[in-house]
Amino acid sequence: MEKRKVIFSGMQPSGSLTLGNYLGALKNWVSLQSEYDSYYCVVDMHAITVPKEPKDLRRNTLEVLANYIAAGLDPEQVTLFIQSHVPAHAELAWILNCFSYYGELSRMTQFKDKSKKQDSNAITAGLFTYPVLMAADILLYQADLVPVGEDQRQHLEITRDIAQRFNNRFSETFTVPEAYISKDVAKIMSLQDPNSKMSKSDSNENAYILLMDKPDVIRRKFKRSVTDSVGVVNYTDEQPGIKNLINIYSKITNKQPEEIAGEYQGKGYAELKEDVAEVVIEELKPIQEKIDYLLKNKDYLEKIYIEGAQKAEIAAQKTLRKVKRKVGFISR
Ligand code: ATP
Ligand code: LTN
Repeated sequence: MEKRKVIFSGMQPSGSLTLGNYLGALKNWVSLQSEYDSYYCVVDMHAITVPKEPKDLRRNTLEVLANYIAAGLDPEQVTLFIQSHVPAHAELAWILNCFSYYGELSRMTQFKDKSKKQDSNAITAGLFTYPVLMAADILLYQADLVPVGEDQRQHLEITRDIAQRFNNRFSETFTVPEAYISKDVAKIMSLQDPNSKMSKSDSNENAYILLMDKPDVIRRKFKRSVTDSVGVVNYTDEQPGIKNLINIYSKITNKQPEEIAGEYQGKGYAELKEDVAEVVIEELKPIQEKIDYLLKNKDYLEKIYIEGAQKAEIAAQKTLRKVKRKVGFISR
């Protein structure tokens, strides 16, 4: 039998997951799960690259895992695990740090954006080398494809560069992965600033919809979403707030954005906001019921992440042993 292609991806437990994470990535993962050998990780080690309260990290890590399963990832089909449970990630990251350059890391836009938000004395080395840990995550599993949102393209490029550099310096060691960025996946924007992406670590909670938000919260957040003063519903870059609402509507209903804009001719923004809120509420209803159930059944979640780490560990160790041998470490 031909070997199935390998997929690896992850999300940070930097908060609970947003509608952006779901529509931009998670929904895609679910549709790919039966065709590939898939590893989906909760990247808690990435989440501590910026300040994080331990109790929040613990809670968010379990929530993200529950969100994965509730959105449709099937633990029988895919390997679900927590990054810090597989120490090979940290070990490979160190080795790869020694094959990554200060110059290339300095060019990462996510680093530039995130470090702007920190006090300049509080920018950690971890935030700087974040992409190297991400490269380690991916390369450990010899992943062929990495499904992510557009914002991660640059991190995938550096992962490929590091893999090729290592392969050239030694010999074929890593599969050079491809980013899998689905064309129809719109970037979901902040409801408060439609020019920046919806992010779970936004300090303004009106900026995002969480998968776990209750219906009245969802209605309120859409109602308050920032639009413009044009007053006519058009699907255009000139009206980014309206465009974002239409994108959300379109991703959920599979209707074309232009068709949706057409349906709202002669109607006000309030009506569009209310309708978008309702389709989001409907879409999230079964997911929320499952999340509630899972978070009340921590033993089940524990079983999933323990078994997941055991499976991941085997694949990861295979690569790590090879890497250690190639760089010249003596095995014990
Ligand atoms: P943070 O804002 O805390 O850095 P995040 O919300 O961007 O985090 P990540 O864990 O970094 O979430 O990303 C998980 C996945 O979700 C990535 O593949 C990313 O591209 C995708 N993603 C995140 N936000 C959006 C969004 N607003 N629209 C589409 N895809 C998104
Ligand atoms: N940086 C990623 C999260 C992440 C990731 C990965 C994604 C960490 N390691 C490995 C894909 C593969 C993000 O989405 N912000």
